[in-house]
Amino acid sequence: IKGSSGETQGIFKATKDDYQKVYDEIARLLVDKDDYDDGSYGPVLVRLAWHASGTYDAATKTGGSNGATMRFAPEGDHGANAGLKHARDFLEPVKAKFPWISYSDLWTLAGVCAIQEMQGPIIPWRPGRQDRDVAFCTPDGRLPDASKDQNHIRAIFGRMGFDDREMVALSGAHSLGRCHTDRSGYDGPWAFSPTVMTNEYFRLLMDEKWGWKKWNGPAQYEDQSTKSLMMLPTDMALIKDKEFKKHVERYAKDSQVFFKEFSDVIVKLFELGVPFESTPEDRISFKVSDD
Ligand code: ZEM
Repeated sequence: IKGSSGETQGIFKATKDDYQKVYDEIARLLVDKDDYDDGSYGPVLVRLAWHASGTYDAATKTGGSNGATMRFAPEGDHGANAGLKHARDFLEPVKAKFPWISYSDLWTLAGVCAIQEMQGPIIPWRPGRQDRDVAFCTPDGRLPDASKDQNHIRAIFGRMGFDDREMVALSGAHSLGRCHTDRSGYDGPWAFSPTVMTNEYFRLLMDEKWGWKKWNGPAQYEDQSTKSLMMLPTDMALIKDKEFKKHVERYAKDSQVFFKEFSDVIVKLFELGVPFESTPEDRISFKVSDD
């Protein structure tokens, strides 16, 4: 029997402790399965939660993290979602162990867990997402295209309901992870420690000299001193645009300010389009694992 809030099965009603158990299991698997990419599935889990949420369209109230419709081919096969099967497959054993949680709650909770376990800020989270069928898949083209400029960033994130400051804060997630030639076509990490959440992305944007990478792949930037880091055209747009750059400077200077504003905006991102019966006060702050 499925209850109305997604996480009731028969007489079982999940409590905060039950969600912490799911968090702990994901955190355990992050440590256990370290033979992936730069040693962690954390970044790709954050990207899964973001792509599940970032399809939201405020005008039609469609898309968003409610539904987990990326499970189905039309959406899972969108070019922007290439490689996210690694994240979805990573979470299958967690879903098997806690079958009462919806995929859509699980994916956003995993994003929260990954950020916190990679030393990022606490991201308050609440359940209430319900999985939906293939008919709810969003059309292709709702996620950002890295080859574009500031107008595109404002069009895409404006559609979700974010302002300039929030767009820049969200972009700080690119201190995590890397680009893969077999997924997006781009190559390399943004920062020197891609499995630790920091404000390094903003410091590098401000401090490094960036030039076009000379290669046969899509146009991307590389740092001139080590040629081991990258920026997408959309990343560089954050310092080319004066209004965006103000916030890049603030976050480069003060990592606490970045963490606070990043936490607030990612809470908002992960809740887009969710028909909660709960209130913001019901959000759970998960306990980070001891190492
Ligand atoms: Zn990303 N992102 N992103 N992003 N992203 C990639 C990787 C990651 C854009 C984008 O095109 C790309 C946000 C915003 C934007 C993460 C989180 C968030 C990649 C590389 C591309 C091309 C994919 C690959 O090849 O594997 C664009 C154009 C964005 C806005 C303009 C926001 C917002 C994010 C979270 C809040 C993360 C964590 C990764 C690293 C994934 C990994 O597998 O390492």
